[in-house]
Amino acid sequence: MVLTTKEFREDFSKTFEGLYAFDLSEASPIQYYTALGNYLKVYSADNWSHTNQAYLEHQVKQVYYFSMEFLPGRMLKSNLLNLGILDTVRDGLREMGLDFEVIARAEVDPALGNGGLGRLASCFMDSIASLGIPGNGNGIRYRYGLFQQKFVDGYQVELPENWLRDGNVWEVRKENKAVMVRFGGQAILSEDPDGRLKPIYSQTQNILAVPYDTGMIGYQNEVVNNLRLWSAEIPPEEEIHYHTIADREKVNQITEVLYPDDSNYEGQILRLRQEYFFTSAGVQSIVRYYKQMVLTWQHFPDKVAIHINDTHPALCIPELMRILLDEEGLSWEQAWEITQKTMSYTNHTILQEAMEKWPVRMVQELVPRIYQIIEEINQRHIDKKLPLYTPELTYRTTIIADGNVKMAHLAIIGSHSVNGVAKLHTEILMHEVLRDFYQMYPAKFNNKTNGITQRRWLHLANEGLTKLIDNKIGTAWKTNPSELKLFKSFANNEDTLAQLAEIKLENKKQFAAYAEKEMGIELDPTALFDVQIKRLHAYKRQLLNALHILDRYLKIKDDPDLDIQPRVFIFGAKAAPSYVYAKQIIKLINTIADMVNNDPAIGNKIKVVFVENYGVSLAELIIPAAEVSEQISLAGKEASGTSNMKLMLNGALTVATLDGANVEIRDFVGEDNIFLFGLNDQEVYAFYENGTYHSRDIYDSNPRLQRVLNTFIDGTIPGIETEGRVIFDSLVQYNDEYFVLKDFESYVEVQEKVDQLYQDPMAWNQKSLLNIASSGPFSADFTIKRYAEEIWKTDSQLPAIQQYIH
Ligand code: CR1
Repeated sequence: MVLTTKEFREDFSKTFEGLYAFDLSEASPIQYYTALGNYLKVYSADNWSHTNQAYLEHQVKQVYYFSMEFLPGRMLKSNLLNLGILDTVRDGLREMGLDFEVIARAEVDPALGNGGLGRLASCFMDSIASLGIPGNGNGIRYRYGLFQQKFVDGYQVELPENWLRDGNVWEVRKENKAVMVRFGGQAILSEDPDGRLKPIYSQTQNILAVPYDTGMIGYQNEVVNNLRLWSAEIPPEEEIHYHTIADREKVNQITEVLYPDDSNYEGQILRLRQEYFFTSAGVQSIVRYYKQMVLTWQHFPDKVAIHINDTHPALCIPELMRILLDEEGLSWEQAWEITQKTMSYTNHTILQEAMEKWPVRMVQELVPRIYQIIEEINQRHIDKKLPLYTPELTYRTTIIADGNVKMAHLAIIGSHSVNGVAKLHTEILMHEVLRDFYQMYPAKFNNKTNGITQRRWLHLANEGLTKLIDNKIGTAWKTNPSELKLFKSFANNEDTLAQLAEIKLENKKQFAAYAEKEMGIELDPTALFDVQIKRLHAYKRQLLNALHILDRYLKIKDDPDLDIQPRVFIFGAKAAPSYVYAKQIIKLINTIADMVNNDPAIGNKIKVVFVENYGVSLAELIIPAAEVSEQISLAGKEASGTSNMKLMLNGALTVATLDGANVEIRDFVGEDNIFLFGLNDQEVYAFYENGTYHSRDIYDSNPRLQRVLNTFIDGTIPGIETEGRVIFDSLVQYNDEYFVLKDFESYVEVQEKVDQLYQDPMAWNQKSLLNIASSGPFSADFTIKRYAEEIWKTDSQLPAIQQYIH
């Protein structure tokens, strides 16, 4: 059944008329887009219901990926690609005189996540469906996504992101699948007729959780999985109890906003409410589904895997316990065995401030029954471990300590698997951060290095490169990314290298056009494009990048005739609204940009572009244009990183510390094809232990660096009196927490090597090609295969699903 452009045009026109009842030629891009989305929903509906049917009929094991965040990006193009009709639809629209790109850009990019963690969840959804693994996403349908970032006078300003303004074509509201989530009140345990303790609830607040489902379409394999996002509503029968708008608002608030911090603990009861809301709703709906299968409870872990993406959904553990104990009448031992076998947990950060802790009082008040269960889990853990370990060790691992509930401890104790997201990160978890737990449960710990979907990040984002690769090695890499390595055999082929350069130049021109149109900055597309795109955080060290820019700036000011490789420094980053220091760094970089970009003595030798409102869509524009990938976090701090993988896949060369997945990038591409610098994690730990780092000494003894740092406070950079002073002091006075000064020298050195290599285009392009060809192992398809085989024990169901297709 191949769709022809003629069929498409007819069906699309019908859909359009059905929706709008006016002439198609008068519509706006958003109307075309909406009609296309509706058309696709119908087009893929059979696959969606067949997939469901196959899973239910065969009673297959399914995984539920619980995540507080998803960052799917625009879905029109990726759905078309995965349905195998991208070219047909594009051609069909062209025949109708419509511009596909304009229509595609009318879609809002749903920002239901902060950064890497949320984007990873969406890459995983794509791979799970593309591999035919029965998998479901479970999260929150935030009314407002991550704030929209604007720069006003160089400062970050946050505007609400009303992403649902024009509706959302992809979702299906399923009020028939709604469940009730109970908050507050009291839970008094009393004996039931069988002598079991059961809670009697009083004065609880009951909130209706209504699911909105979105099809997750697999790559040309007829699979459509489900992403279920929950929305909070007042139960109709309780409307009468809500007397004021303020009362009603409190309910809506639960799913109103995404917390705009990804690595900072935010002590807000509302966040805990959100966490319980979506975990309870999700677990309840899983149990309801399971009960259709008429199996005993012991089989639950054979049919259900629940994955806890960072600690935010860790309440899945006591919630499943609650249901099994209170509602299904299982014994504690039975319920605990089932729960542990069902749950698995991924840790995404070692930053202490990001480790979630909730005051006991808060948990008690908000979810009293859940607190009782957590207490018992904790007590049983202590009772079991005390005879085996020293009291010190045992008490370091408790869930409840110092008046707080530690979510990571709950997640570890309640799961059968705990994984980090890159080799180094997992090592650090086992031997540093979670070493007590590693002693207790060595078998739980495992590594799953992150991955990215090559479909969005190469196939869709970089069509030029995709064509080149197709021409050289065929198309099998799209479903078997390890084939990308075949591209290596073209590393000495001058023709291929020239084509590669041509494609890169074209992508750079596209970004340059954006910078000119949106920001009024004129870029020379033949300059070297150097990219750092990620959340703004001190440990990621955007500051180090800024110091390097200033160092160059001063050099050119000293000698305006200096023969230096022109560079464009591209930044994209949002800072958490409450993270003052990060926002000061944004102001600093924006001010440097203004100064440098408008200095005639600098000309094209340096340009600095800090894009506003960085997100998935901008990443799709920037990454294909990148030549240098800045992965310069302090070693030991970045759990994995994923922009590093996307940039490599698109032929950028990495400037890196040995941190997160950079270590594995080095292993795959080889030391000769990456620019390493700086301290390694062991050296950083040694400094911590010995207390021998004194940034002031470096400042005093390095005149070059001193001069750069002084620009923050001596008026060289205009208009940053406050920010300049704060940042200067943090680096010089307060001992530079992230060793920026320590790594400066080796960073600028390696950047000189970058310049040198760039003078030899063939050598550069060769390394670029080798990076592309070595990036296959970072496909999320591989990552997901490992999760499915080693943690979830879920099998691909492609044959069962495809038997429905005639
Ligand atoms: C990490 O900082 C990692 C992503 C996805 C982030 C980043 O290094 O690539 O997770 N962690 O695993 C995070 O957001 C709350 O923690």
